[in-house]
Amino acid sequence: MGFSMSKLWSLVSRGGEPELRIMMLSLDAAGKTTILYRLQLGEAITTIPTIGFNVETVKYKNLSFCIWDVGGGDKIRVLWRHYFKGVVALIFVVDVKDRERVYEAKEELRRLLAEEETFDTKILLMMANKQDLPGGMSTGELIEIFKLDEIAKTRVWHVQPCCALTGEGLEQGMAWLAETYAAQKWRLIK
Ligand SMILES: Nc1nc2c(ncn2[C@@H]2O[C@H](COP(=O)(O)OP(=O)(O)OP(=O)(O)O)[C@@H](O)[C@H]2O)c(=O)[nH]1
Ligand SMILES: [Mg+2]
Repeated sequence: MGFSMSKLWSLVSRGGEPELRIMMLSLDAAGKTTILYRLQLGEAITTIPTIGFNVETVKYKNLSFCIWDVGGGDKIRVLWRHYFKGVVALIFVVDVKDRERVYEAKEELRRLLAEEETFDTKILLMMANKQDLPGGMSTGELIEIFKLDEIAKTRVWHVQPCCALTGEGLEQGMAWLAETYAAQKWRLIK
C-alpha cells in the first residue's frame, strides 16, 4: 500500500484502537511528568527528576495517545534520539518562567527539528507551562525567541499556554493534537 507503518504510528493495537505515539520533551523541570500524570490521573502528583522515561496511555475522544515522557536533564538528552521511531507528534514543554534557560531550550528544539532524517515528525505542540506563575513569557515572546516560523517551518505547530498543576490548557492542547493529526494524516503517509 506504499506507506510506512512505523512512520505513521506505533500500531500497538488495544481493542482495535491504534495508539498514536507522542514524544514529550523539554529541559529538565519544565513540567513533563506533571503534565503526563495530570492528563492520565486528572490530578497533580509530586514528581522527582525523571531518569529514563515514563510512558502512559492517555485517551482523548476516540484517540489513544501513547505519551513518552523522556527525562530532560542534560546528561539524559542524548537518549532522546532513541525514542524517535514512529513518533506522530512532539510535545515540547517550556517553563515560561525560565528565561535564563530559554535559549538552551530553543537550541535543543532547533537541533531536534533539524534532524529531519531521523526525526520526521510533522506535528509540534509547544506547551507553554507554569502559567500560574506571574511574569512568564507570553506566547508571542516564545514564538519570537524560538523562531518557530523558521525552525518549524516544515511542521504544523501550535503554542498552547497551560498549567500542569491545575490542568488548565491541557485538554485544549490534546484537542489541537487530535484535530491536527486527523487533518494532517495524509502527510504522514509515505
Ligand atoms: N508552578 C508550577 N509548577 C509546576 C507546573 N508544572 C510542573 N511544576 C513543577 O515543576 C517541577 C518540575 O516538574 P516535573 O514534571 O518533574 O518536570 P520534568 O519536565 O518532568 O523534569 P525532568 O524529569 O527532570 O525532565 C515540579 O516541582 C512541579 O511541581 C506548573 O504548571 N506550575
Ligand atoms: Mg520528569
